[in-house]
Amino acid sequence: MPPDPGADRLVIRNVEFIGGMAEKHGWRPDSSLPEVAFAGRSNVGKSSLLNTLVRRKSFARVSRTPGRTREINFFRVNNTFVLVDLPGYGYARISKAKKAEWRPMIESYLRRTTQLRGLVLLLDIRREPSDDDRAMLDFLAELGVPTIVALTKADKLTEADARGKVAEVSRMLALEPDQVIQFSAQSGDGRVELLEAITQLVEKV
Ligand SMILES: Nc1nc2c(ncn2[C@@H]2O[C@H](COP(=O)(O)OP(=O)(O)O)[C@@H](O)[C@H]2O)c(=O)[nH]1
Ligand SMILES: [Mg+2]
Repeated sequence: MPPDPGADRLVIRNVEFIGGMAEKHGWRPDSSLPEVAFAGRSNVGKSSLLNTLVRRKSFARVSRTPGRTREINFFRVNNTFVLVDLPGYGYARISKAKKAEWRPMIESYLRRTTQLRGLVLLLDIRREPSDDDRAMLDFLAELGVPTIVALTKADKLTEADARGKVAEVSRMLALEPDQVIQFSAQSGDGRVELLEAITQLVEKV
């Protein structure tokens, strides 16, 4: 088969860690590149999704460095856009005070950024969106941030049930069906669709 001339723009050639924002008014990169952020509750499969998307050992290493897991981490991709890895929220096993830390951090990032083109919100395909998920969606709507939902761990459902979930979630959250993408880090299902959606956000002027 001849190579698809449009597919090259979906190839991740280069990923560079630029730094982390550790507190709500803390450092953030001084960059004019468009940004695409990723958010979701802890354990939703964000690290797995990002590692599947990016396929870089260096990326995985940074994201699991102790101390970086509660930061907002910034990665320059292909010199084209900045991937913003927001801290997982709603972690039940840490204290209430620590638990609430993510909110002002994430809100501060979302209010300060001038480059954000869109956010990918991860939801577990088998679970109802939590109050934190809904609060995040409301906040994104208030700020007018284009939102894509990735339904993670899609391999846990049959193909028919997964498709049903995509329809249900897009109805429930009033999103267009193409804004809801089923994803599996285990099978790689949804990787190309998600890259396509991200590329469209980045390329949109
Ligand atoms: N079956 C399945 N399990 C997954 C998938 N993605 C993540 N997991 C599992 O879910 C748990 C949390 O994943 P992780 O990526 O660390 O979540 P994070 O806390 O959001 O970064 C781990 O046990 C993963 O192996 C997936 O696509 N399919
Ligand atoms: Mg993680």
